[in-house]
Amino acid sequence: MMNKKHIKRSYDPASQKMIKKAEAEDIKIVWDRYDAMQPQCGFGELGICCKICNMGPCRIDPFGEGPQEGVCGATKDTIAARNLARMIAAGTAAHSDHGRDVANTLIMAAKGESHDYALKSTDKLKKVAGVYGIDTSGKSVEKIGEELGEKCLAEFGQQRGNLRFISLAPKKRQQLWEKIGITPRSIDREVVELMHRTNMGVDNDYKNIIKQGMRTSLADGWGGSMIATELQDILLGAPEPVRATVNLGVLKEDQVNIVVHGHEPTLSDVVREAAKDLELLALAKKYGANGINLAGMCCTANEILMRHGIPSAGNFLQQELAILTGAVELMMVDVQCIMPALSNIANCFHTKLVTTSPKCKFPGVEHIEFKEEKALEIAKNIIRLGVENYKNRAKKKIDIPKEVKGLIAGFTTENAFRFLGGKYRSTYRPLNDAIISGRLRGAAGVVGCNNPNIRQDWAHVSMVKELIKNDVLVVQTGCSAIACAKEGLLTPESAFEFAGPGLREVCEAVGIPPVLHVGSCVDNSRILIILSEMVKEGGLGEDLSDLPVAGAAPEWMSEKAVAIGFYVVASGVFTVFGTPHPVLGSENLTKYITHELGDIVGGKFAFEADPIKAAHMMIRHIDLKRKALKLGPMMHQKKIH
Ligand code: BF8
Repeated sequence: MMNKKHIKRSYDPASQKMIKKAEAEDIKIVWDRYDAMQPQCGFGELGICCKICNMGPCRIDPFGEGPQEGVCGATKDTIAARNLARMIAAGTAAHSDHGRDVANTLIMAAKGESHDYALKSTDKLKKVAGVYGIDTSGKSVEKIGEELGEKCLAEFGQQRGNLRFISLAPKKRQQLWEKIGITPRSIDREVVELMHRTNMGVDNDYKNIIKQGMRTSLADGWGGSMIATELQDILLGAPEPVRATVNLGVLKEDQVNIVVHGHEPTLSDVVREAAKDLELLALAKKYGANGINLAGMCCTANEILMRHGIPSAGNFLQQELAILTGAVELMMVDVQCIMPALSNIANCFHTKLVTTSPKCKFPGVEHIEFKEEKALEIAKNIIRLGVENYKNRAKKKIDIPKEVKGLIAGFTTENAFRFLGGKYRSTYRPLNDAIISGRLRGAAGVVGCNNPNIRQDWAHVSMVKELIKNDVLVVQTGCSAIACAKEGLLTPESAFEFAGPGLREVCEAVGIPPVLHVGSCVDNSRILIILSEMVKEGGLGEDLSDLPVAGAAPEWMSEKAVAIGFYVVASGVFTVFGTPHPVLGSENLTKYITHELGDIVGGKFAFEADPIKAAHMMIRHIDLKRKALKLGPMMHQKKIH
């Protein structure tokens, strides 16, 4: 019987081909390691293993027969809540440390200490300076940029006051956060306090732990991530809708292929410049290549995709597969979502792996440290390594899948305004009106990673198709956006094939895809602002929790996804995760985050692995919100398909 493993592992035909190749060549990849790990630790999965102190590790017997408390007396509720909270802290730390680096680069560029960057979006600069209360009159762009960078940087460690970006949330939401005591005060402080509280012998009350978890997550969404997004727009330019291509087929057989992988666009943006260097192009020609082809991977791909239309070679589970094509001369990585396995895979081919961040090194892998002061020079040096490696290609090992799809990326809070409002009316009115009139049912954010515990891309694609079929406008970020782009859903044409009649009318009238790509994972902060603008526009309630919207992360794997989920829920939005958080060992905690939080913050979690069922949970929630707002029936469909 034919081996169908590759089909079970991925929905994407390009990935299937490379999975098959790995099997044929006996190269172990992420799915093999996942299988080898079965059965996975049940205590870990349920969240009831504690290794916070050296009296442990302790684990609670989930069947109620063995120990029901740790050596210190911690219950399953305390243990599971502490573990979950630490995931939020780590996710927030990752996004926010990214934001901190961007703030530093902005300051350096403004002070002229980093000549390879300029402040590209003065509109965004003035807008954000306004939020931070900076008096811009008579000041140069650089002066404003420096002041803004310093103010943002100060928010990481500030000891008094609250984060400025929360002022963009609806008043009612701000008041609710204040009332329940989860207004984020500073970024680092919330992470530190959460680590302190979950240390041995501090906070025992699972509800109180989750409360600080929510506050920390808000410091991510309305703090660190929002700083990363907004300052990147200022520094690297605000995205505009741009056509591009996606999937492993973007790699070119006759060119030097350089893949940039990770998250921080300060490097990838400059690498894009370096790849155009005439001297390097001449060198490539000398080695017989027809050019230098730059492609992205994971969220740094999304950053250069939406700003410059640089193709994306794929999402999280394709990082090893790109190397398996045998056509990647060099993969440079910065931080986050980079599998330690890459160095072994690269050793099976001629691919050179280069690390660039002092925060992310691999044993035995070449490290070329990226420094903003010499950004372009360093980027050129890295690309030169790739070009020189072209001659080491083993022609017979090259196998690039043909799959490539077109997409439109680069929607933002600001340009969505323009698109929806038309040329002369910059407003969200038409979006709100489309929802009020029942042309659109509502909107959904479908975001997050891939995970070998679910068929790659399948959950993203199935969920999004089901949502748009039922007239729900979808916004996406991260690896989820890439999954749907590979299916062709991020094009205006897809509305004709997949969207319900109301959504199709809106897409036709405005010329947008039914699925809008709004960027990388830190850009989920754009979704928070879009929702706040919808509330401000009027007619859809007074708070984010009144809106007929929902969120989902159907194939999540990272701690960052947990932080995102919590700030979305704490902002008032119902959110479905594919596989559960590691909380099921505590019935109380599970009930708290999947039910009781709804009465406290207006948002709550659900866990549902079936993407169609999950889509219908979201649709039901959207319909309930429509009912509460006393909106009429859907214009074209009375019943859900
Ligand atoms: O940064 S790259 S795997 S964590 S979704 Fe998920 Fe993908 Fe990582 Fe979010 Ni973006």
